[in-house]
Amino acid sequence: MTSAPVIGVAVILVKGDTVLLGRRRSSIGHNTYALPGGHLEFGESFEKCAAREVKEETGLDIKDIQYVTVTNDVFSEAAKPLHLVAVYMRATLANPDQIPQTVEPDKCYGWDWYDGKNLPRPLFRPLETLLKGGFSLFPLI
Ligand code: IPR
Ligand code: MG
Repeated sequence: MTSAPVIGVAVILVKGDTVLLGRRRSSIGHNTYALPGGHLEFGESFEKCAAREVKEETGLDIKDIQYVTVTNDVFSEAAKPLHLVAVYMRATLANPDQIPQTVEPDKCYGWDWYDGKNLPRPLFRPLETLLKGGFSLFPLI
């Protein structure tokens, strides 16, 4: 039995030449490096979802949140197959001195800033799809 596609919002949070990524603990994409983000809630705007998910997962406050693009992936091999439409939002830190916290240690091993020219691998599938599609995180326009 299949379930309906779900919508996630992923946040491209850039600081200088680095981007914020965390290694996933969740079963979907376990051990892969992903942007902060999560499921869109009923009635929520993409901007509100981006700010909420980043706060819930990293404790960071963000600003200048703007829509970027979208990816479409199916995790058909998963025990519970998932069709994920990921909406990408770019943002900046509300205060550049903030340090990301691992607020949800059951979902993420930890957050860090990674050099955009030397991203850690493996990447979470939707992020891999984004980059394979020719999207460049740097410079982010
Ligand atoms: P939650 O809502 O648990 O953060 O979900 P997720 O991190 O598995 O959602 C993935 C959505 C992508 C686009 C970050
Ligand atoms: Mg998440």
